[in-house]
Amino acid sequence: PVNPCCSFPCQNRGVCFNGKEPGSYTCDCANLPFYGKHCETPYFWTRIALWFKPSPESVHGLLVSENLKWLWDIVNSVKFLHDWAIRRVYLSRAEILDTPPLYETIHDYTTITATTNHSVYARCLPPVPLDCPTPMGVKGKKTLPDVDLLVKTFFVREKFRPDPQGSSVLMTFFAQHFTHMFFKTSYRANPGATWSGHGVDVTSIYGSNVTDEHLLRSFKDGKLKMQVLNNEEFPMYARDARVFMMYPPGIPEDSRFALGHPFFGLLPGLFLYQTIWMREHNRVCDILREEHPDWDDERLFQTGKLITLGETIKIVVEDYVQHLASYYVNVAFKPEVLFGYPFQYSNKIVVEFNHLYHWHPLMPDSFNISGNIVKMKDYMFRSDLVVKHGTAAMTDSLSRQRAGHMSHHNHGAVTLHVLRDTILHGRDLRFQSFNNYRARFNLKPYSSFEELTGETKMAAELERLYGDVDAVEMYVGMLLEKRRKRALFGSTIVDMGAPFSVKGLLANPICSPVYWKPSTFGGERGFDIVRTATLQKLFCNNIKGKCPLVSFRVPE
Ligand code: MNH
Repeated sequence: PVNPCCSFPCQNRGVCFNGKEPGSYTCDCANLPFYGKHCETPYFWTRIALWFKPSPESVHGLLVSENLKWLWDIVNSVKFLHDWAIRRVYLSRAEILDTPPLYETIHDYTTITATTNHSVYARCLPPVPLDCPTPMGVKGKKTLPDVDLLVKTFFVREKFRPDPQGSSVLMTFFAQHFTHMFFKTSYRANPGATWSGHGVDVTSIYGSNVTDEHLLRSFKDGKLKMQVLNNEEFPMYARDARVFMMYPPGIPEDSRFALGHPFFGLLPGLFLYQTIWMREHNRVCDILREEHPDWDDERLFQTGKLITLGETIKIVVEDYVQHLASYYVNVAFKPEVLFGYPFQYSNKIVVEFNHLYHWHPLMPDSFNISGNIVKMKDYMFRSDLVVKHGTAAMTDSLSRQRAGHMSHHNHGAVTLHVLRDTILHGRDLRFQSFNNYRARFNLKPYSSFEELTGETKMAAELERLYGDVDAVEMYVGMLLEKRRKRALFGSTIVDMGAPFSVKGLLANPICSPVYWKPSTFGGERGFDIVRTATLQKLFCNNIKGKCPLVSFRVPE
């Protein structure tokens, strides 16, 4: 008989468990607010709560409704209301995830490795069992569509389509620089292996290990080692600070810098963030030294790092997440609202989160630097462009240029191979279907291809290739899914991404009641730097002369 777990019978996070007799199974509903053969029946109070609980779609509608702006203005300005709203956002997002994680990328079932082995990603749903009739369990065809056919049919960019939310490319490089501190796949091993530190650890600035960190430090006054080029401070050349970097052969010395991540030489936008954050660290060290003339280099360095870490989270929540969500409620960074509530300060990076963060359609085909058009292929590995044009002009230009729409038919030529790999890695990892992931995140699975794409042409192609809407692959579904009105993403990317994002940010050790206090950050002045950090200040405090436009949204 067919393995009954292949049809994923257990609902509401119940665990499918094979019985002694072939073909038998149970759903383990222990400790869930549901019971029944398939964990389908809510207990009485759960039923009442569910009855009042609005769907993710309606919650989103309320948060972005122009007609309710007056209400959100009140919530934003009344402290206890705002704290309540923010706490609800944090808790409701985080409780969707398993903490500690149940699954990892080696085994098909719960292991302790999921929590303890840091060189594998956790995973949110277990893989499709190996003995199932189809790659998605029981639904769909015996084989998945040819990957090159998928790329050609749905993803190759014909004409650049900009993000309707108006995101700037300054935003996309922030996303890439920030997330690469924890999305670190050991591709040579396998797509489930990682060298991540599993959280926001600012290794993107300071290097991934102590050896590299030492090479980036000056060992004086806590500061990082920098050099002056073209009247501005920049990271050291790779030949002068021999951290592990990956440059293709033939890149000239004046474009080869020593950075926090081996790939950050790839794009000038990443080099810009690296430069600005290093300057910020050194600026913070000067302030700390004023407050503590007796502190040695090590203490200044370590405390400076805690401050830039705090600033990172503050800016991610209040500038970056606020921009992406475009909610009328102020998405604020207030770790203290969770004190005394059930919330665990531990985090593990989940492989599905990594996949959903493959936002390559955001990349344009060329860049405008103060009126000069530079094609993508002439932009890659050209850190020297930032030195030449200066950080001010670079920041200003990136703030004015629009990012691409994260959607179908919008992958530029240089990222098509990444897309292809992402789809293949998802198959290697035996990801469950797009619809199963929707169900896992309390979203209604799509009942037809038309409902999924919101149109008919791609829907028909998809149907021909997959046969069943329940057999569409996770990443493919996320990109082809219809977009909400004027939105960068569809509902699955948002409602799946937000829990991982909120959890990863708020479960950071510095957000816990034992860390979140002035002494951790070198006193009130350091704590204030964290609590008042903004994207604008990050750039303007570290660029000489007139402050450029610094914005995640392009001007009208
Ligand atoms: Mn990108 C991984 C190229 C922009 C997010 N990206 C990779 C890989 C390559 C790559 C190559 C490795 C994949 C593989 O070997 O299978 N990325 C690019 C290029 C550009 C780019 C050429 C721009 C041009 N990437 C971006 C942007 C984001 C992004 C913008 C937005 C957040 N990329 C990712 C993520 C990974 C990745 C996430 C996975 C990293 C990892 O797990 O190690």
